[in-house]
Amino acid sequence: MHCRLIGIPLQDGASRLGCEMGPSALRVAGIRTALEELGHDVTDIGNVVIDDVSDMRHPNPALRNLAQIVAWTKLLTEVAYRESGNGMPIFMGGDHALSAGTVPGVARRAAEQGRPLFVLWLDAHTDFHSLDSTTSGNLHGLPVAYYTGRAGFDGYFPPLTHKVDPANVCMIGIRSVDTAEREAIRQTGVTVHDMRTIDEHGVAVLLRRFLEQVEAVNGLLHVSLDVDFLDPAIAPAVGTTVPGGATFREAHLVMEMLHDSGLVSSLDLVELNPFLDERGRTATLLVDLTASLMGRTVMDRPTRSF
Ligand code: EXY
Ligand code: MN
Ligand code: MN
Ligand code: MN
Repeated sequence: MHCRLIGIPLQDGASRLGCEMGPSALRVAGIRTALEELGHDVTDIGNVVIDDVSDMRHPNPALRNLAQIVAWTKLLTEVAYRESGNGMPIFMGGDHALSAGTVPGVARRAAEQGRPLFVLWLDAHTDFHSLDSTTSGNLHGLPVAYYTGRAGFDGYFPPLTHKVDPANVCMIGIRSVDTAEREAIRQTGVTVHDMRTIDEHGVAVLLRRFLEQVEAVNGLLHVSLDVDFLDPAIAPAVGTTVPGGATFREAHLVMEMLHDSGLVSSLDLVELNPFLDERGRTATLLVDLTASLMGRTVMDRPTRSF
């Protein structure tokens, strides 16, 4: 496979500084070599950055860096559309606000290929606030609401030409949902598997069900991996830690099954804050998880797990 590495040094959507160093940490941790060792051909296009932005006003006084995030969204929608035509894009964040651009960009590409886009959202959070409902004002808490077409973005964010059907979004790992998000997401068709559901059924059962749905309609699958999906004990380098996250093996199993499915067409690696890391262990774990997604196995397997 031809992988396209795209660095996105975006930190304006998070409350803590540091995610802008995420792409560098992933490079230092050896993401390129890990992919090449698996036989993939890799192009690192470097980092993309926005130009200066002018001010933008909104009635919600809590909003932080709205003009910057709008500019990133426009830029990344274009970059994601372009790069998804050149191979498999791996978007190296950067905070999760970047998905407000990457997902609509790859959705446009999927639509042109006549295939529905599905999104697997691996996160502690649902990221389903609108511009009006967020009280923290941190715009990394909004991307899913935007790309699924929730009301309240008009006049600020770019008009969505290719929204993702909420019924095509599956969230796994959820354990922190604000009240306003809970009400809103309940009214959509988004599938939300919280950590209790994983405890009760096991992650493989939940993921297999979703992958069968994608395969049944010849869909393309975008995976968005937020570091806080993982338990903070194994992945400390994130500003929004929530206890009780995915274990090392649960996370690798998800990636291994995704590889076996052959359905994944693009990937976000987000919320890595190297300033909070311990000797690079979180960056290294993200690289290892990416390797599992791209075909690294311990032993050859006679049959696929999905
Ligand atoms: N729901 C909280 C808020 O809106 O501030 C926390 C959002 C955290 C978002 C991180 C990226 O997943
Ligand atoms: Mn997130
Ligand atoms: Mn999160
Ligand atoms: Mn492969």
